[in-house]
Amino acid sequence: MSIRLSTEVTGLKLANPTMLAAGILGLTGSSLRNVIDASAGAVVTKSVGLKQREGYPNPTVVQVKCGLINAMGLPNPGIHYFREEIREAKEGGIPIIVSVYGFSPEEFAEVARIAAEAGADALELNVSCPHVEKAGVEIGQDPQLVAEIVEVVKKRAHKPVFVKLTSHVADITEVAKAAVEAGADAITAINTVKAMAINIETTWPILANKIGGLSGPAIKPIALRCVYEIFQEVDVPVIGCGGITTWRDAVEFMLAGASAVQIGTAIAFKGTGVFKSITRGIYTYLRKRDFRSVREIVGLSHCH
Ligand code: RRO
Repeated sequence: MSIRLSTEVTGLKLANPTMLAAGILGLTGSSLRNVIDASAGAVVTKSVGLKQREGYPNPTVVQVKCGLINAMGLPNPGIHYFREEIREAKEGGIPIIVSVYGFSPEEFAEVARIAAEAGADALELNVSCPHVEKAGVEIGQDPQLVAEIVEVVKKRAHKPVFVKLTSHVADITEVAKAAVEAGADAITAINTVKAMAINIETTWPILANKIGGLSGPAIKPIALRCVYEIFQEVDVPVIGCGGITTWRDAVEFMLAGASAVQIGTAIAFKGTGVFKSITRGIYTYLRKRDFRSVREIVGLSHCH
């Protein structure tokens, strides 16, 4: 019996259900090509805006017990320059999803339009960065503003639109529903979770920005709960993101309702080989339980 690892998400054809998460190895065409060569099913770029941004001063990343806390501050070269990186990544032959941020709906729409023209196969709207004022969680905590952004992006860019949500809300399904009603084609859950670390010798916060976003195994149960809740409320694919490190984590997210999973922090700890090891593990899991495709297990935990 043959087992299908390939899947389709919002019309994008993925050879397997793993994706590179935004924020890691996504700033250049050549680093994206490395991830593509490591067998990711799709890649999401670093978030890109209208203008170049330097980001915060160092230190921008600190390792804690179960993950990393980052406060990069949206460093990126701006979409005009980034077009060349998109073109280079496209040569890898798999779907390229460009992560877009903005300080207004108009900015989101303009960046999305240029990214689509440069060859982006889909757009992921980052409305959830935990520590950049007016371009992150403040947007993602306002369902109406999220809907407004999705609407203008859909009008301008004509590509599938993923919306990446924050867990920093009372009810994540309210934001997911607003995004989908406005035309979102998929929901990515979740971005990093607000956190900090303090050096007890110097008595100072470690990150230059003081507050950052926690990623890695520490946030996996939070992300899993968000995927589970969103899956029950919307009819579009949900993409799981947050602490996925092993094939077991990936399967857990699929059972919760994820059509695909994004991998970020695990690359920092284990290297790009995680794409293959996770994909292999999913395959063995399906085979041992007589499933024929990835799709058969998406949302299966809701049947109980
Ligand atoms: O660049 C960052 O500091 C950053 C972003 Br845009 C984001 O969405 N999430 C995160 O943890 N860091």
